[in-house]
Amino acid sequence: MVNRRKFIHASAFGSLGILFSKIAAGNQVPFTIKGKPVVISTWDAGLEANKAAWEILHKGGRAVDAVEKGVMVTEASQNCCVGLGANPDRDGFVTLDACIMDEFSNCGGVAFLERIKHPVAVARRVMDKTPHVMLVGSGAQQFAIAEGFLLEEQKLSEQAQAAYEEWLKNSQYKPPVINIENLPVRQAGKQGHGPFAPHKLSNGEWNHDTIGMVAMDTHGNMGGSCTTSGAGFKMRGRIGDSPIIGAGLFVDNEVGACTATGQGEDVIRVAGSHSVVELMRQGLSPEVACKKVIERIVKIKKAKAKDIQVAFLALNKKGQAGAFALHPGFRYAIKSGDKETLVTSKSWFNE
Ligand code: SD4
Repeated sequence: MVNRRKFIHASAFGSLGILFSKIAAGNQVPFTIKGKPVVISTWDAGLEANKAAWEILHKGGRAVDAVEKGVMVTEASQNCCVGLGANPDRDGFVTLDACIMDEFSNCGGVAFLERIKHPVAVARRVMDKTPHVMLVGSGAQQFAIAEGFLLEEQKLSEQAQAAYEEWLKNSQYKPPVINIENLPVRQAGKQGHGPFAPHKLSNGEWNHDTIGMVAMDTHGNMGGSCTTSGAGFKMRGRIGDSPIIGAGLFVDNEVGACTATGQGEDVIRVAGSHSVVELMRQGLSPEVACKKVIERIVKIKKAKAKDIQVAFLALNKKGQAGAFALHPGFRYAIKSGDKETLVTSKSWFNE
């Protein structure tokens, strides 16, 4: 996580060696992305996660190994939206969703998983060691324990505890609304209390959201991962897009990879990440492909699109990265060569 003042914004993306636009503290400084290996991931926490992925990528390791290790950094941190310290469901239980996919279209996912620190690592075992793609709930937990994962005690982060207590004051038991008020709230430097409410930490940094990560290794092979606690104060048993291959994540080694963040119900509705990859297959750039799927969501949701946030982040086989969000506020982290930066996505609405 980084202090907002240190954020580096960019809006133009390109192929290996193409010019990026970097705006730091009001200055626009051009720089070049060096190409593969490259790793990109959602939100501010992606900066730290990318470093762990890079440890594998720069030594010539596989993208799938890099994206697993990368997002484990976020899972291990105490935060609002990923890992065991995250926002609980309405009944006070943290339930985790994650998935992973490699260059051979092998994939694995876990959903509604409780008391396991690294759901993405369990998803990897589902991929590597079972004939299945997805395990959920107690079955996923049973499998994790059989694989040697420890059954941890749930320990909400300070922020998650505060957010849950705030939510309990009204505890409205209705379908989750992912309120984009959170984004202006964050921009205005205030605490939020919605399902994805960001919280300012004591050191002045902002807490973060779901992490989705996609990478291309030195061999040009791709991999992706996604992990989350889902919507805060969700109904018990609710599963979002993040553990679902084709929704929260999709990798096609011939074309590229995409991951999603935001209101999972609306990502699932358009088979979001798969749709982005299919549009890249037709020749669209990552940013345009992401925008087209956002446009599809806008058409479906009509006026309600104002009330939700969804963002897609994609990488194509040429090493071009791009993103597009419904609302302003989505950022992603990119690392390639000696460059490491946080990028602000373009958005459909520009309020
Ligand atoms: C979900 N897509 O469970 C996830 C949440 C998310 O940033 O991405 N938060 O719907």
